[in-house]
Amino acid sequence: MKPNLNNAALKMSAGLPKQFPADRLPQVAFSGRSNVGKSSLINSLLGRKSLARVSGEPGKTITVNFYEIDKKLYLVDLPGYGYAKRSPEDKKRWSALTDGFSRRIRTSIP
Ligand SMILES: Nc1nc2c(ncn2[C@@H]2O[C@H](COP(=O)(O)OP(=O)(O)OP(=O)(O)O)[C@@H](O)[C@H]2O)c(=O)[nH]1
Ligand SMILES: [Mg+2]
Repeated sequence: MKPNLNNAALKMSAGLPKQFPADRLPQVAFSGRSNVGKSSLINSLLGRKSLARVSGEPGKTITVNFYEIDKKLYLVDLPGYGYAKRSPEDKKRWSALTDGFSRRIRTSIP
């Protein structure tokens, strides 16, 4: 099953865990410190300039973004960690979001 990397689209930009896609497609997630280039790497892998939004400032990605590749898998762009200049409310919201994603990984294993 070689996915056609030219057939990529943003399926869901989730601000809440309940918005994560419920289908069973495989997911490959990109996690890491803010501003290391996760979103840029996704664009580069897909040969696109600005499918995933990128910024010179850390904290650009604030939702969990599911890019569906050729109806075969998702590349998942996660908000980065370690960026301090945010309000406590924002931090709490992103923790809930990324914790929700990790919980989904743990509970989806058959
Ligand atoms: N020099 C260099 N800069 C890069 C590379 N990849 C990304 N960058 C730059 O790093 C900065 C951050 O890139 P992003 O892709 O937005 O980083 P991110 O990890 O998604 O950041 P968050 O969304 O905050 O978690 C941008 O200014 C990019 O242009 C690279 O391979 N080399
Ligand atoms: Mg990003």
